[in-house]
Amino acid sequence: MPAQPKGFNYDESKVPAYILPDPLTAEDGSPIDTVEKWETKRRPEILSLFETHVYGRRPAVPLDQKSVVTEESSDALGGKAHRKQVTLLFEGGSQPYGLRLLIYLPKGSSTPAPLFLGYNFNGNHSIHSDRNIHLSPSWMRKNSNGNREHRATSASRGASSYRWPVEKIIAKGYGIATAYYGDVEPDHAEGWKRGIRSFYTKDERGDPLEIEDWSAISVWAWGLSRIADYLESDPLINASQVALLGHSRLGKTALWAGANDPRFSIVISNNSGCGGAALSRRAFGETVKRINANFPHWFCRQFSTYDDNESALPVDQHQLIALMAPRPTYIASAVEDKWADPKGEFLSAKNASPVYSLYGLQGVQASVQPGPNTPVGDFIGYHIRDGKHDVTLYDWEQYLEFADRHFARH
Ligand code: GTR
Repeated sequence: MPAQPKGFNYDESKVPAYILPDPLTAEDGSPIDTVEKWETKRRPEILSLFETHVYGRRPAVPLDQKSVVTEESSDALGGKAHRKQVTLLFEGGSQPYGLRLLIYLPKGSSTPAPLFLGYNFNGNHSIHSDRNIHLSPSWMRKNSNGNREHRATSASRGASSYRWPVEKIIAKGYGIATAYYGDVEPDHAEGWKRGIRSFYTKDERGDPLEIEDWSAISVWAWGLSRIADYLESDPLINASQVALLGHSRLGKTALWAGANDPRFSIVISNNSGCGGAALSRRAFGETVKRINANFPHWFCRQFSTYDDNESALPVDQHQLIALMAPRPTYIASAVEDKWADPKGEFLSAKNASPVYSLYGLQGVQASVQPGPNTPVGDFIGYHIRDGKHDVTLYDWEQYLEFADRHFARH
């Protein structure tokens, strides 16, 4: 797909006039001026609006979740890391279902490691050339990067390693955990038939849950919470310092996971765009209509009623970011990633900031979008870097710095 598909608006002067829904005015019109009112009234309202209109609901927690360590070595990456491969088995459905987790932890630390967690696009073996990583047996979306007939081959080992500076992360004292999002549900319109969505017919409240009541993004986000369950059980990991990161569609997923699960103590959205950090009402680059047409499985059925009708949405994406408060969150854009609407991503971060102010914290103070490679913000970080839609070393350097600051590791 070209970076800027034709037939969409990339002209700032053609952005429609819009009014954003106010995170600090309740649905009944009353002002939200205390943390207590935010947490007990407005936050649950906004979360429920996103659930109903955008991402859909979530299923009951599985009846039984087991973790099986399938491989472990305390002499990984030339002796610098401890590697663990763990399969999470969910037994609440008609048959056990496995999600494979790869973890590297810094060696020689006397305390449990803080950790970055992120889904990968091409299987765990794609993030590093370490040949001990199990080759994913799962269905792969693309037949590129060493995948053939939608399966990984050994040629795909390390294919995405430039996006995962594992050694640098370890050297800074962080662990890294990753899983292939397609283990939870294959990323195509019929993927639910082979994924977790086919197993669970009830939501968290025990009410019936149809396939269209939730969505691929919602089930991927749910999978991240199940990984958080595991991280809490592993004594080598500091589960109170987990920074969740996602790129693009997985950035949308990370934000929705962070909104639902406070155990993600930092949430990072890298180039997440439409349905992620970008304001839907701007209809700049990718639009609600286009994303629903191209990816009908990503959002719940109700979201498509806002095709060409964004102003009728009862929420916009700044309110999703506000759901992270008071946890630190980071929104990143790229100059050439116009499809994802970098300015709309910045404005979301900016317009989420009043909720952080309720807590006495600063979100993004800058009133205009900063220039390239100039990070801004305190509890909401933001940067736009040079280059295209991707995860680069520059992005990681900012996330490591942000985590150091908020986890008080300076
Ligand atoms: C694009 C989609 C974007 C973004 C991206 C990705 O095709 O239009 O919303 O999610 O895919 O995830 O790589």
